[in-house]
Amino acid sequence: MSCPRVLLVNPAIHDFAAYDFWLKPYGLLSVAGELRGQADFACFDYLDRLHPFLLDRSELRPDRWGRGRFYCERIDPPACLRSIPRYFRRFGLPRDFFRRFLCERGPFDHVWIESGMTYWYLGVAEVIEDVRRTWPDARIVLGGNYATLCPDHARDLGADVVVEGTDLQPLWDLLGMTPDSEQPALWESYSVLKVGVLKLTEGCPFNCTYCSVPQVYGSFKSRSRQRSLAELDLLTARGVRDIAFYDDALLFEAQTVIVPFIEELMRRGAPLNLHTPNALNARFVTSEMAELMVRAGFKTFYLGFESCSRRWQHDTGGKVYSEEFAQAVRHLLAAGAEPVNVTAYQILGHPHGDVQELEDSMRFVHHLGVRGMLADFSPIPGTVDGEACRVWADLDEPLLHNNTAFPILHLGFDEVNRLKDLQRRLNRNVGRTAPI
Ligand code: B12
Repeated sequence: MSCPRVLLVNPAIHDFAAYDFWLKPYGLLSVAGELRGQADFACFDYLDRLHPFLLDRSELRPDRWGRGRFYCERIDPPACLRSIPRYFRRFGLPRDFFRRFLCERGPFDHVWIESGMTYWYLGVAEVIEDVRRTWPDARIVLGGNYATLCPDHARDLGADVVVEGTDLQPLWDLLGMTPDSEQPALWESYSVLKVGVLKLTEGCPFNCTYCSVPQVYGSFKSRSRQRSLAELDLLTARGVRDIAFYDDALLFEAQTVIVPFIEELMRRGAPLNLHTPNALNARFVTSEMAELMVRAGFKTFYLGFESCSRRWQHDTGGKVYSEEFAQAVRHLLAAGAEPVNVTAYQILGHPHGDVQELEDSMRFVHHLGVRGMLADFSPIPGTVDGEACRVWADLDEPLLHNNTAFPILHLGFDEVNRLKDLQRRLNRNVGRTAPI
């Protein structure tokens, strides 16, 4: 049997805002990695900021840790988002590039499409339409977050197979192949790569009422350390300097998961900048952990604080309390983390959040001498807090899960702007004054 030709596609993003916060189609690359050597892969990543077309654009240059703006064009918003007074854009390479790529590099037997946020499905629809028009016989497989959280909606977009959740058996059945789950993600899909992703664990031991992770992954599990180390080696061999962890509970069961991994990483001695954009649980940032992380090369620390209200903390699952958060910040700063690189996420627009409490949280974080970042709430259907939002938005339309739109629908445009301004002002002097 000849090797099937498989095209991997990471779609463009249609949204009010998008920023390359170490965004990689990690699910798609991981699945492809499991068939390394068994299929002939090609990849088109609409969000690849190192594409030759973008190289001369100074506004897209990365910051010191590899983050940066995406190329974008203004477009009309879809009807259901027209009331949101912000510009709507298409982030990613122009669509013509993909159409040309399809013609020049095809035909393909299979096209696998990544899906990110549920409210990004318009980019997926665009890809399906272009593939169908150019190579109608290609089998289209859709997987990822949107396919997992909104499978019925996703099935209507016209893919042949929608892979829901983490069970990939329908895909292996379609291909008649046996995967090798010890293989790292297919990072060689990129000719130039500066930023990579690792994930040491799956799932989360907490049950936060706003999060879908417990339903999707079941109980917390560690992934194979050998696989993660092979992935680390692959990334460093390809010249990657910045690596973001996509784990939901990176520090849980630390002695058997992250500590041995970090020890191996340090033994290799590669000069890496490590990042935690998906947030750490401050409860597990002990002084030893903070020191180890700083020594190993962790540069940016995002902590999920969400709110300083004890009532809110308790009612949403009790993942972290204010005194634990404050302690974690002190440990990180004492270990040598830079205050501007320690950031607390706080939820804006949560259905049971109180604006005064949010302001108190922002000031609480500020007084600890680190940055705050408002994490605009996205209501996820099937979660307790998402379901409570049906009074403000029709969640059967995934575009209304949009995290820019929802806080505005819930709190109003002026209130959202006021809170964002306050956050900006508070962040302005972080790192210049001594923490209290
Ligand atoms: C990493 C991450 C981020 C990264 C960016 C990731 C990215 N590339 O877009 C950052 C930190 C920037 C981020 C930001 C946000 N995120 Co986020 N994030 C995640 C996280 C942890 C992983 C997403 C991911 O890359 N999954 C892919 C890989 C890593 O997952 P996997 O399990 O290995 O994949 C399996 C299957 O899905 C399948 N698969 C995956 N892809 C494919 C493709 C194909 C073809 C096939 C066949 C199979 C397949 O194969 C794997 C088999 O095991 C998820 C939670 C989670 N654990 O999924 C939340 C999650 C997606 N985020 C969420 C939220 C709420 C947000 C924010 C809104 C938070 C906030 N308020 O600021 C922002 C929004 C950013 C924006 N611009 O709009 C929600 C979803 C919201 C939604 N409506 O879709 C999630 C589900 C977490 C939650 N709270 O429930 N996020």
